[in-house]
Amino acid sequence: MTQNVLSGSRNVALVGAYSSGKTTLLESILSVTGAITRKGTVEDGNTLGDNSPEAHNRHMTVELNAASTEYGGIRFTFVDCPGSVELQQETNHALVGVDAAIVVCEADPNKVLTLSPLLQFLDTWEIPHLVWINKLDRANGTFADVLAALREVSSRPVIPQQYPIRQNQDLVGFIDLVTEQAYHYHPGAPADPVLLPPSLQAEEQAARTEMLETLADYDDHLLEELLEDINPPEAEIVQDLKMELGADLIVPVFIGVAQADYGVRPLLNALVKETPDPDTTCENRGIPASAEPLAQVIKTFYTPQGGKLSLVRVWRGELRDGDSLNGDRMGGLYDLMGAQQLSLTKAEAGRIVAIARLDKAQTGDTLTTNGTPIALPKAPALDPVYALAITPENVATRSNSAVPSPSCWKKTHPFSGSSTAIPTKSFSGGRETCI
Ligand SMILES: Nc1nc2c(ncn2[C@@H]2O[C@H](COP(=O)(O)OP(=O)(O)OP(=O)(O)O)[C@@H](O)[C@H]2O)c(=O)[nH]1
Ligand SMILES: [Mg+2]
Repeated sequence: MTQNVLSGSRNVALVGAYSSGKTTLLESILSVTGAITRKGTVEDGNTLGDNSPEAHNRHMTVELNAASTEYGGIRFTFVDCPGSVELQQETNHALVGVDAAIVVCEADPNKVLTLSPLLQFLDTWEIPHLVWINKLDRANGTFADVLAALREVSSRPVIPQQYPIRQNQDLVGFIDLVTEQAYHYHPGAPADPVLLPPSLQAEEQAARTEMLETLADYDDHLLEELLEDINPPEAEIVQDLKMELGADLIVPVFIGVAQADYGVRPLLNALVKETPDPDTTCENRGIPASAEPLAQVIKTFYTPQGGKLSLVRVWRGELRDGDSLNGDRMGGLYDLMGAQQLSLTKAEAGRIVAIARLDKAQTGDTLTTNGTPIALPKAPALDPVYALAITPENVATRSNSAVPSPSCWKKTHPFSGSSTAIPTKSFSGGRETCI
């Protein structure tokens, strides 16, 4: 990791459908930015995220992964969320604590529909989000097909910020629609600037016009320029992208191949220039500025060695190791790099950090140091996707009291750490319970 002086921080969630490439993208980001020296793969089970035996066995993310790195003078904390629909609650809790989200989407229009509940959640909470179309090395459909499918499921305008360059069906580069500069990808190295292919000029112009006209819907000055055929300066376009993404008015689209690190640096450049900083996120959420520390639990881990670990977003103020939060003295303050816990003495506003042994804290809870209760909004509990009918084993247990109570399941259910309680519904006069 570089030792540059940092000018800010961002917390970014990686979300999207199951197996779209989120954990691979995190690994690529950490590798490209120098936070890890050896890049692993999901197949080999040696990525920084997905390090539990269960994740290895299933080749999928079963609990979120958090890791930090530096790029462009910004400290980034990425929160790689599980894509499986059964784990959506975990993703929603995490999204509450970030400044922006990257929606990772496979280059397959048939799979885009599954993004609908996620996009609805992002828009309800007005969480700035962009789309990264991944796996363009084996696309099933054209870029235009995927864009059209995204427009079907997004309530916000979806606008391309890049355009793919293909040679014999292979993705070889992209055109940056802001600067109109074309690039060719190179394995293990930044993309090279190249001349814009003449065969793509008409498509590039159409995509850029689409981007500018959507931006102009929220900027009268830009609209006037477009009406007078004035080519807007780069700085003005970037400023509009930042303002409109930050207010969740638009969804910019980027492309790449996470496995080969293609498109990862341009994506990071856009995060640096266009995503809102932690202070802006606080303002957007209506959290009044104050030096009084305020944090919120976005995930609860139960680690084999260390026990309970609460991942928290520090909304304001500064947390110090040993502080008491909601009456519990913290048993350690850490930065997470996957399973690795790096000790911290303090964590300032805008950070996402892990805190050990906050016995009472549950996911979604708001934490303060002075004990004054404040309740920030938390992700509502989703309806269960799994129904379990419990029947008594014998006559002796055939009474309502034989049905395990929610508190019993709370102790035994493998995913209970993320919920404040297991929601239950009774059927058939209380003999069947849906958990
Ligand atoms: N061809 C190709 N395969 C990819 C790419 N990115 C990821 N994959 C593969 O897609 C599969 C799923 O990748 P993951 O990174 O685990 O996807 P995920 O979105 O994190 O999955 P969940 O967290 O379980 O939802 C793995 O086999 C990856 O190697 C890519 O750019 N191109
Ligand atoms: Mg994953």
